[in-house]
This record gives sequence, C-alpha cells and structure tokens, in this order.
Amino acid sequence: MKLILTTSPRAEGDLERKGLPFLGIGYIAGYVEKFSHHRVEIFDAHTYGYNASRTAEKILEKEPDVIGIHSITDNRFKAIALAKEIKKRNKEVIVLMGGPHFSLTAKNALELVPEIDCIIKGEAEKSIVKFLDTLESKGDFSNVSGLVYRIVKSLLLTKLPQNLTKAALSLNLPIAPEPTDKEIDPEDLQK
Ligand code: B12
Repeated sequence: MKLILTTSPRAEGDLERKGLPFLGIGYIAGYVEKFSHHRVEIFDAHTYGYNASRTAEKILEKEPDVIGIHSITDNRFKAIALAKEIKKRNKEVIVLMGGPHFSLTAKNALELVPEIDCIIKGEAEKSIVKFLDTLESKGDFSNVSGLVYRIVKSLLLTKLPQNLTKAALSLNLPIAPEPTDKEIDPEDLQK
C-alpha cells in the first residue's frame, strides 16, 4: 500500500510553523518505514503554503492508496476541505484523519463529513501499520486499535487507541512515565 501523510493547509491565525518538521506524521512515517513493507511519504501542505485544492492535486499525482491528514482544531475546516477536494477528484483513495482534533471528535466528524472514510484516535504508529495490512489483505478492521469507521450507517470504535508505552518501547525511545495506568477514552471526557 502507498500512504501519503500530510499536514493541513494553514488556517487563518495559526502560528507560523513553516519548515518545522511535524513530529506526529514524522513518527508515523518512521514506524511504517521501519516496521512494514508499505511505502510512505510526507507531504507538508502547511510549509508549501498550498490550499486544499492544490494539495489534493499534488498528492493525487503520487497515486496513493491512503491519504492520512493531520489536523488540530484550528485547521479542522482546512482538513475537511482537503478531504472533500481529494474525494471530488478520486473516490477510490482512502481518506484517513488523525491528530488532536479528530481524535476527540471522531464520531461526530464521521457523522457529518461523508468524505472522511475513517479516523485513528490517539497515537497511530502501530495502528496505521495494522490498518494498511488489513486493507491490503481485505481483513477485519475491528482489530485495528483506535480506528473509527462506518459499517453501513452505524459507527464502530474498535478497541481503545494503541498503548503509548508499548509503542515507545518498540521504537526504543526514552519515555516519561504515564500519568495513570487507567485507559481513558478521550471521547468520554467530552460528555
Ligand atoms: C510542538 C507544538 C507546536 C509547534 C509545532 C512544531 C512542529 N512543526 O511540530 C508550534 C509551536 C509551531 C505549534 C503551533 C501551533 N499549535 Co501546537 N503544539 C505542539 C505540541 C506541544 C507538541 C506536538 C507534537 O509534536 N507532539 C508529539 C507528536 C509525536 O504527537 P502528535 O502530533 O499528537 O502525533 C501523534 C497522534 O496525534 C497521531 N497523529 C498525528 N498525526 C496524524 C495523522 C494521521 C493520519 C493519523 C491517523 C494519526 C496522526 O499519531 C502521532 C504519533 O503517535 C502540542 C501539545 C502536545 N503535547 O502534543 C501542541 C498542540 C498540538 N498545539 C496546539 C495549537 C492550538 C497550536 C496552534 C494553533 C497555536 C496558535 N494559536 O497558533 C499552532 C498551529 C500550527 C499548525 N498549523 O499546526 C494544540 C492543539 C489543540 C487542538 N484541540 O487541536 C496542542 C494540542 C496544544 C494544546 N494542548 O492546546 N505547536
């Protein structure tokens, strides 16, 4: 599978972060490269200063199977605009969202935005590899931790997002202790 990970186009009022590598998609790409056979590239729409339409065009030229869009709350509408521009041009490519905003609003976003195919909540290194493997083998997505997707008209949240400590250990990184050993689904905190 070919995965392109992109930042969202810059939103009005966002702090300029042009040219600063984005750690989240960087970690995911590093993990995919190291621990899978899938191909992955990063496309930094924010740094290039592209709008949603140009970003969609440029990414689709690379013929990906999956486009993963990072988003925070400030640029969520840019991320949604990008998902729409992608689907307008190519209905087959899978649009996967992630990052702080869609981790908190996954159910709502999938209900309101048909162009979003699925969301991985929380940290996604391991989950995304499992997701790509499952897509390739046409397997069962309910085994992908943190994945939220549609089944006909209802939504399914799989198991809780992947475990931070285990993911960090598998990357051989120094990690801070977790604040609690209880797993809390961020969506529960919104209620
Ligand atoms: C560093 C940082 C910055 C730097 C960014 C430098 C850089 N290029 O990386 C600077 C100072 C520029 C910055 C700017 C802003 N930031 Co900032 N920033 C952070 C901070 C402290 C760390 C982000 C980080 O690198 N985390 C580590 C990486 C590894 O984690 P991650 O990004 O979450 O990625 C993981 C998951 O989210 C997921 N994931 C990430 N991307 C994707 C994509 C897909 C497809 C999938 C499936 C999963 C996925 O997997 C990743 C790996 O495990 C966070 C707070 C935090 N503790 O996370 C705030 C934070 C992200 N920033 C925030 C905000 C508000 C902003 C600004 C809007 C501030 C402003 N008013 O301008 C701007 C926006 C700039 C922009 N367009 O992105 C908020 C977002 C809140 C929200 N609800 O969305 C946060 C959460 C802080 C907070 N608690 O309020 N920021």
